[in-house]
Amino acid sequence: MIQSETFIHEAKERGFLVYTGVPCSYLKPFINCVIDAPELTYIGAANEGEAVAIASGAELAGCRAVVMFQNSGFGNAVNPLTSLNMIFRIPVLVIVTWRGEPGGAHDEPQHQLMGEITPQMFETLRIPWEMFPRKEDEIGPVLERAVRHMTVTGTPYGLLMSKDSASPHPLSTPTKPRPQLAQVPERKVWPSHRPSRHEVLKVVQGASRPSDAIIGTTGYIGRTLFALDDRPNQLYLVGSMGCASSLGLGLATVQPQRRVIVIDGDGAALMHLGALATIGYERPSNLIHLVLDNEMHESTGGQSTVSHSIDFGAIAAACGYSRVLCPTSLLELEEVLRSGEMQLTLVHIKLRPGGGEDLPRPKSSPAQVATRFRAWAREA
Ligand SMILES: Cc1ncc(C[n+]2csc(CCOP(=O)(O)OP(=O)(O)O)c2C)c(N)n1
Repeated sequence: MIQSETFIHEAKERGFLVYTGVPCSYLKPFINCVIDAPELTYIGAANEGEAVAIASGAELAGCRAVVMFQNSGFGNAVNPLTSLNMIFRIPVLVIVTWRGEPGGAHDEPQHQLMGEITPQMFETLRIPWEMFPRKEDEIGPVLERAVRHMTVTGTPYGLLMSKDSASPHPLSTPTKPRPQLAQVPERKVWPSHRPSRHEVLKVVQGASRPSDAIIGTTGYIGRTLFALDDRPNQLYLVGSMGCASSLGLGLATVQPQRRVIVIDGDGAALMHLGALATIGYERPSNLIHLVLDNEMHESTGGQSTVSHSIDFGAIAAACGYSRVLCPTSLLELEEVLRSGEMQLTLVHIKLRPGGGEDLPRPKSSPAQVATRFRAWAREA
């Protein structure tokens, strides 16, 4: 059994300052110690995939990050691990607890199958792994191997944590109080016709500052950004649907002086609605979250989403976003982006579909796009 403080200290020496994840009873002492450590940032995620994306945003911004979760949540993390970290080459340290460990302590039936296949999960994902250290003198060498792999390959490294790996640590940090909720604007209709994705993104590119980071979700949104003007401050997510805002949260947390503009589709935002709750709780004042809502999955053929029957603004306000805006003209959107006001904002824009058919795809590979973005984010 190790002291969590020792691991955290050794990891901090190697640049790991951001931790995110979903708790597990095996992780309890470790996670509590992280939460109580004033020199570290801990972001509790609603979902394991979201945690992977938050850690990835932190890494792009220049800070090594750790993701922690129970192996039951491995499935939730597979999408960003495969379509974000592995192809964009974003290395994060993944600590997974081993519930249902064969030959280990008796465990509940729901952990049996996942317990048996957890090592294969890492292997199938091509993420090298080893056991989480159980002795203090193993911590340094384990972290050295992890850092070496992450640095050389640009991909994640796994640590599998057995029961009772870390000594107990009672939690003393309280949760943040419930914030004053934002006003939900009245839902107005665009006076003439709704704008196109192309028109809105042109305004975003024109009114944003060169120092703003722009994260575009998968599908036509990222491709339109690229087609309009390919810029180093833009990250086009070609996978990890629904993870753009979580990645933006990680980035905004590590670089609080930089404005981060996330551009989501309604389908993508709906896929990870829990992300809004995490963002609303964390309340980064430098994050602007645009939801371009055409009421459909246009990139895959125009199938309806359920966005016409929900209110994104009301959801964001209830989650704790400081400001919710529903502009009804491109000028209004431009003013929002040109103003220097810093508060966590959701901008909900109803779009008219169209204009996706002949969109080019980014010419560079995802790894090249990420390398360029990382270099820009760490220098600009
Ligand atoms: C996890 C996952 N499921 C499904 C897809 C396929 N897919 C790619 S883009 C897309 C639609 C995205 O819809 P939305 O976010 O509303 O954006 P739009 O296409 O309307 O611009 C879908 C379903 C995917 N890439 N990843």
